[in-house]
Order: sequence, then C-alpha cells, then structure tokens
Amino acid sequence: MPAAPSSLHLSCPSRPVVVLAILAGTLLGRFAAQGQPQRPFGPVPSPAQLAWHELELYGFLHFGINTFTDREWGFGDESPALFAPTDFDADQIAGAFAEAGFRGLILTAKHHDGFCLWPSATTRHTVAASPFRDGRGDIVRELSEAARRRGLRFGVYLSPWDRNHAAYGTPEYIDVYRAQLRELLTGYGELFEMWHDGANGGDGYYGGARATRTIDKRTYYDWPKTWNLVHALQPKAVIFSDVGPGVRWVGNEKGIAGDPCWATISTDGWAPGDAPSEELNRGQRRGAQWLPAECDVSIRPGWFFHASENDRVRSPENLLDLYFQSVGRGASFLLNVPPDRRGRIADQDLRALTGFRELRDRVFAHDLAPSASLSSEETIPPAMSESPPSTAPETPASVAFTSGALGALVDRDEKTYWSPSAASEEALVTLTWESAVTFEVLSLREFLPLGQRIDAVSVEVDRDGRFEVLATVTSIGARRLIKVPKINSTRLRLRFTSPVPPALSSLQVFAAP
Ligand code: FUL
Repeated sequence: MPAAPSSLHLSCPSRPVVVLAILAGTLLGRFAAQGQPQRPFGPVPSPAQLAWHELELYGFLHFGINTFTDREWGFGDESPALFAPTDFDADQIAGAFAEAGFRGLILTAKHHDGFCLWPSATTRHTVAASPFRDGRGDIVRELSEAARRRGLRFGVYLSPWDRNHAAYGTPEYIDVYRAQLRELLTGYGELFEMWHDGANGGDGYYGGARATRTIDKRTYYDWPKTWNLVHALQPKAVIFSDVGPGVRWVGNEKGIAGDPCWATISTDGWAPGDAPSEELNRGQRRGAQWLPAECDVSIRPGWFFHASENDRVRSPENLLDLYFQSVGRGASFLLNVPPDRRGRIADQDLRALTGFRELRDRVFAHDLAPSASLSSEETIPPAMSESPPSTAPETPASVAFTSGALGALVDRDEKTYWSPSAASEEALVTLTWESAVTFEVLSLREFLPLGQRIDAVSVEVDRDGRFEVLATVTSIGARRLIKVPKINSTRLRLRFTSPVPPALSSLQVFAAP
C-alpha cells in the first residue's frame, strides 16, 4: 500500500503510515539518526567472508606445465625440464590486474598434473627441478610478493587430484596434500582464499603406474580436517569448494550467477565435487548457511595459455556483461587470464583488461544519488509478526557499524546503513532531483552483518507525475546492479519488500554515459 507523502505520522484504521523525510547531499549530517538498529536476520557472514565480499573482482592465474605442453590437463608424466618461461615477470602480471581494477589474485600452485610452482619438500616434481632461475626459483613467492606490491590480495589453488603422485588414491597421499597445503599456508604471508578444485580421480601417471584411480569424493579427502588446518593457519582466508565452507562454486564455469543468487544455502548431504549445480547457481532464500557464490570463468576458451586461442580472447563488452551477471548479482567475479610461455600476460589479454576497466569507469563514472533529496516512507502493519530467529545472536563484534538516516545510503561508507523502523512492513525510498537527470544503472548493497533481508525491490520512476515500475529484482545481498532503460526524470522510487525491515548500506544511481 503506497504511503502518503507527508512529514507527519498519519494513521488509518488498519495501518499506520509513517513518513520520514530528510534531505541528503548538502544537508547531510544536520539530521539526527533516523534509521533504526536491527537484529540480524538468518545466517550472517563471518569476518573473513565480510572482508572477501569487499573484493568483488579478482584474477585467476592458470600457469604451469600445461602452459608449455599446450594442454589443459597434464597427465602427470611431464618432465619438469619443460617448465621454462623465457621472460617471467610477476610485476607485469600483477600490474595488469591492478591497473584493471582487480583486487586480488589466485594462482594454480599445483594443477591436476601435480607439478608444484614452489619448491615443495613433499615431491621432486617441482619448479626446483626445472630450468627456471636455475632451479632456485619460486613462482608462488614471486607472484605473492608482486601482488602485495600492487595492493592485491593473494590466494592459492591446490588441486586435490594429483596425477603425478605415486600415492594418489591411498591415505598416504592425504598426508602429502596436507603437507603441501601447510607449506603454502605458512610460507607466503596472509592469504585471502584457498581454492580446492572439484575434479577428482581418473587416469594418470601416478609415479609410473599409469593407472586409473577412482576415489570416493565424499570420504577420501576428509575435508573437515583439511579445512580445520586452513582455519588454524590462515584464519582470515575463506575456503572455496563446491560447498565452501567459505565461498561456494556458482555451478558453472561461464562466470554467470543465477538470478536470483542468494548468499544463503544449505549444503547438508553435499560434498565437494558432488553438489547440485542448479542450487549452487541460485542459492536458497531460506538456506541455513551464509555461503556466497564465486563466478569463475576464463578470458579464453581454455584455462591455460594456448597461442592458438589468441584471437578468441573475450571482448571488454563481454567482460562487462559477465561483471553485471556476477558482481551485479551479489557474487564475486574470478576472471582467469593465463600467463603465456614468456611468463607474462599476452598483449591480447592486456587490451581486453584495459578495455574492461575503461568500460566500468565509464558506466560508474557519475553517481547521481548524492545530489538528490532523499525521503523514505514506511508502512507499519497493525500487529508485528516475530522475525525468524537468527543463527547469529549479535552482529560480529569485530564489525563496527552504525545505523543512521538516509544519508547512510550515499555516504560511501559501507559500515553505516539505513533501516526503517523495526515495525515497518514495506519501505519506500524516493530520490528527487531539482531538474531531470538521465540514468540507466542502479547499484544497491545490503548491510551484510545483518543478513540478507530483502526479498525484492521494485524500481519506479516518475513519468508525468505518476510512478511507473521499470524493473523488479529479487536477491540483493552484497550488491545488485540493476539496468533500466535509459530514463530522464526528476523522481526515482525504490519499493522494498522484506520479511524484516531492510538494512541498506549503499544506493547509487549512475548517470547514463
Ligand atoms: C576445473 C579444472 O579441472 C580446470 O582445469 C580449471 O582448473 C578449473 C578452474 O577448474 O575443475
């Protein structure tokens, strides 16, 4: 039921309507906080997940023996002598991502072929047996250090499947895998993500046995024990696998999250490599865990560099589309850009990354929301129903936050949020400009420490004095980018539907370029 615009408390027999109005922009700060503190709703992110949500866009580096054999999955019998980048430059690689606005890098420290890009003490199948830096090189070290120099967080991919190791398939290999993990978790500074692949078992070299080894995906790796190791040694890192426990696979390798894509899901009974992709893609509105999705995709058809694919690099426009379908749906975007045989990002890929950055800069150049007057209206039902109990009793203590007036939506501070009163049933936020503005993209962020609260939001625009619905979307979470037909108007209204009052940390309205 639409609320009547006024600055008074109105009441009608069944539903009191409260209208709060403040001005943002120049008057911001002159008003006492009108937003209401709220209790968390449903599962909420851990501090490590909250920090991960801030990254949004980070790079994947598939680099290793396959780069030199022109394959995607090495058999495990490749000689380490093949690993011979001619001009390896970790700074060129990290710089390419940093300049394109990425916030982290994840490196394949070991792919399925078992070749370790660091001098692991667990096997001779490593970079130490290669000609690279005369056997004294360490790709993980060089890239982790270059990433930090460029302000990028660093993470590693360690394939559970190892087609080189003689013990693969036996309990002994699990000890080897954990020892490798320990080396990576302790030797390379703070990691933001540990990436465990779901491809497991099959034929391989296996120390010369050249056999087919199948494993029971549900029991062989004893994942909970491995995850404990990660949590103990890198408490700030999130763990990625099909089922998390920190970040979930999005269910495809196309870089596309579902619409909706809820950050919550229940993974009971599922295992890494054995989970329903469709559910992973969309999440579950009433899921029991906070387990947001990560969208991994390659800039080329393959994950590793193949010169034959140099003319099949994704275009900047395609990358922007993927950004809207991943980051814009509350997930993260993990874009693989594989270094070439020199050990550098190839020119074609560099051009695509630069173009992608330029497009984002253009789309997100001018936020019109801070120059609008903001007002909110809320409808309060006669009898408030109890909100469902949260799995988290309190907002995590380490997260400082304040609720505030509508200005919190445009203050560029993700630690402040706006929320209507606890009794609100439906909330509306209206932006009014003195003269008409033209926009075509909106960005919304929920205040995640209070959970994913909003069921849906409708975007309405004033056309000749009447509001018309332009778009309705469901899941918001970390971020929702909404494209609307290019519109020229003085008023924009958002109508939120949620089982508990919404809590939003940001609202942006981007001027059409
Ligand atoms: C898959 C692997 O099999 C691919 O080679 C690649 O690493 C991709 C990211 O994950 O499961």
